[in-house]
Amino acid sequence: MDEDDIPTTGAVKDKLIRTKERWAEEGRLLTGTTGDPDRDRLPPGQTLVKDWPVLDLGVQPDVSKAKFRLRVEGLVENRLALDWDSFMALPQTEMVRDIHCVTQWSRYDNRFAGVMVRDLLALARPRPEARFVSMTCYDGYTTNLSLEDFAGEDVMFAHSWEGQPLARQHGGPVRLVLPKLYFWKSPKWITRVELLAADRPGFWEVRGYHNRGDPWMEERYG
Ligand SMILES: Nc1nc2c(c(=O)[nH]1)N[C@H]1C(S)=C(S)[C@@H](COP(=O)(O)O)O[C@H]1N2
Ligand SMILES: [Mo]
Repeated sequence: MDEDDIPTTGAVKDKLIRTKERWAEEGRLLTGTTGDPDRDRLPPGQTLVKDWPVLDLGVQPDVSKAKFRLRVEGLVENRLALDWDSFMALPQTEMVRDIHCVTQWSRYDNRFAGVMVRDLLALARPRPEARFVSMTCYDGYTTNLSLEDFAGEDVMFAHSWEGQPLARQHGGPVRLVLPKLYFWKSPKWITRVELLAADRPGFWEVRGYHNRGDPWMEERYG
C-alpha cells in the first residue's frame, strides 16, 4: 500500500471493535426475519436516520488529491494505478441510493457521484480466474467481496455526496458505495483493489461478521 506521509487523526477505537465483536458473538439485533428488497424498502431490524452517522476504526486519513492513487491489481489483464486526474477523467455517473449499516441505521436517498466499478473493470479487464476482490484503504481497513457483487450495476467509487466533495469523515476523496450490502462492505479512503481466485476475508469478516452481508437476509454475523 502507498501510505507515505498520509496524516491521520484519531486513535484506533479498540473498545468499539471489542463491542462489535461481542455483538457478533451474541447475535445482537437479529430479528430472525427476512425482507424482500423489491417490497420492503427498510431491511429487517433497521432504524431510519436523517443525519448521516460516521463509523470507522477511529483513524481518519487525510488523503490529498496529490497523494491519492486508486490501484487495481491481481488477476487483471491491465493493472491500473490511477491518480486523481485520470480517475476524474473516467465516465462520471450519479445515483441516488439508500444505505444500511449493520449497527442498525439506514439512511434513504443519498445522492452520490463518481465512477462506476463496471467502467473501471472494463479498463482493467479481469482474468477468467478472478472471482473475488480484496480492498485496502488508507487507514488499513480491508473488506472483501465476490467479483459478482463488486461488479453489480449500482456499485460506485464515489467522490461526491449531495453535490459536494465527499467529506473526509465519510471516506473522501474516494470511497466505495455498494448499496445492496451492509455498509461495512463500502470501504472509505479506498486505495487498492486486488482481484483474486480465492476469497480473503477482511477486517470485520474475520471478527464475526458475515462474509456477504445482505441486509434483507439479515446477514449480520457469519
Ligand atoms: N476505510 C474504512 N472504511 C470503512 C470503515 C472503516 O473503518 N474504514 N468502516 C465501515 C463501516 S463499519 C461502515 S458502517 C461505513 C460507515 O460509513 P460512514 O462513516 O460514511 O457512515 O464505512 C465502512 N467503511
Ligand atoms: Mo458499520
